[in-house]
Amino acid sequence: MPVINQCRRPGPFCIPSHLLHRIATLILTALTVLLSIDLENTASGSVPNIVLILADDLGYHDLGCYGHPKIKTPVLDQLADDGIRLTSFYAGATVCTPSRIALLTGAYPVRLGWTRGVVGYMMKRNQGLSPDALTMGEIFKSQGYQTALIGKWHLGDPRPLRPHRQGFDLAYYINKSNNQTKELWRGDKLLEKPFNNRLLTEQFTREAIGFIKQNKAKPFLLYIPYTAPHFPVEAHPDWKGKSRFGKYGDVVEEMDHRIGQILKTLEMEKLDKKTIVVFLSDNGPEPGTKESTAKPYRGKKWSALEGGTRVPCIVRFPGVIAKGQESDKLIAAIDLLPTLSHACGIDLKTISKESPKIDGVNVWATLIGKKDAVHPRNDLLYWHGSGGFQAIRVGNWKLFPNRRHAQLGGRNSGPALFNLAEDLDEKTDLSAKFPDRVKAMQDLAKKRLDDIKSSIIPLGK
Ligand SMILES: [Ca+2]
Repeated sequence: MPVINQCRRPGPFCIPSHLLHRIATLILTALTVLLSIDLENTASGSVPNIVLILADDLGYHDLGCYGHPKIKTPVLDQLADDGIRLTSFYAGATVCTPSRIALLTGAYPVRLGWTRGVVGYMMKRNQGLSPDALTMGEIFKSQGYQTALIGKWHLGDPRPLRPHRQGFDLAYYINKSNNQTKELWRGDKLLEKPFNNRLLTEQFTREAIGFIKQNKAKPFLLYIPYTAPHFPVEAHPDWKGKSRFGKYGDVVEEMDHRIGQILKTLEMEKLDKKTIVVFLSDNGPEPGTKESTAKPYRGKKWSALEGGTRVPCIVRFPGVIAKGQESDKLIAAIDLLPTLSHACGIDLKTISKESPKIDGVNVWATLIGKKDAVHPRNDLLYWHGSGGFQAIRVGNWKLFPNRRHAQLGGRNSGPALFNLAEDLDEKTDLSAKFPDRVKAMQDLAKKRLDDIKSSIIPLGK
């Protein structure tokens, strides 16, 4: 009999064996409950579904819950009320193709051979994401998930680069932006040419709803990169003139409504509580579309200023992410692959073999508001859409090693340093006041860039 159950010398520190047994049972029960809650949220048995919705060129300011005074987005506002709204969230890049590379691989796009532009503009039509890269689709598919890409691909036209060969069981898509192509595809089958730009959001939504209904018994990853509100901005006939913010408002409001139809389907199929819904934009406002803005931030699509990549992001997972949360923690689109993998019990490191190396970090603890969790991201690199690396953020500080890129006017040499906590539009250069901080941030940027240069997979063809 173990000594611990014996009370050889009764005294103040002696606990009778029957009580010890009771305490041990209680502790074990508590541990089992805690463990099962964690497993329920993170591992197999009842793994969550993922619905990942990407808007195209939607600016930071363009939703009701991000402060827009006229565009009405009740569905996304409610999604934010039911989950967490992120205010320091950064898209993967400032333009479409690298942004999608980052989202699907968890890597800075430069690691996948990207240097500038998008497929068909500054990038050749026959280039795209290498088949050697491991996509979110491939990772989830390898774990028994049904996977779908419904919307805009923009990661390569050649057959080996198409979405159904990059991990998506179902691919219903246009292969470039809606201003660059008129073709709608299912796998390798051309469905429509020309498609009707006004109807794409409706068509993508119908397809997504069909996929959910068909796969309700299995875990699924449903990636919906809408073409809205990318130019040409043309409203669906039922939304034309409906918003108080012109065509742009009509298109965003239709997208909001369509997302509502997807959420309603989840609810009707009793999947809402076991589905993580993520909404984000792929980059900041298109410079040619003056309606879209990134207020209070400066800069638009292509730019390494905040407005280029700081975008709305909302995550909902009922019962796990508490309602009505908001976080200004630094989080980036490259973090979604490791984070969602973790939430679905997928051992990303083992599966990916770190090829390409994943720059994203798992921010699940931050999203679920885990007490005492240390937020794992403290720095982030910014890339211009055609000008390469231009800035680094560390904590609330942002450094442009070359102040020309900060578009301040005036002298054009030396660095520019901003405190984003106080200086939202990056106008007050503090580099002369904090030379040590400038040096430390330059060194860190160099270290990060050297690391990226050491492992690059060329673009696919
Ligand atoms: Ca875009």
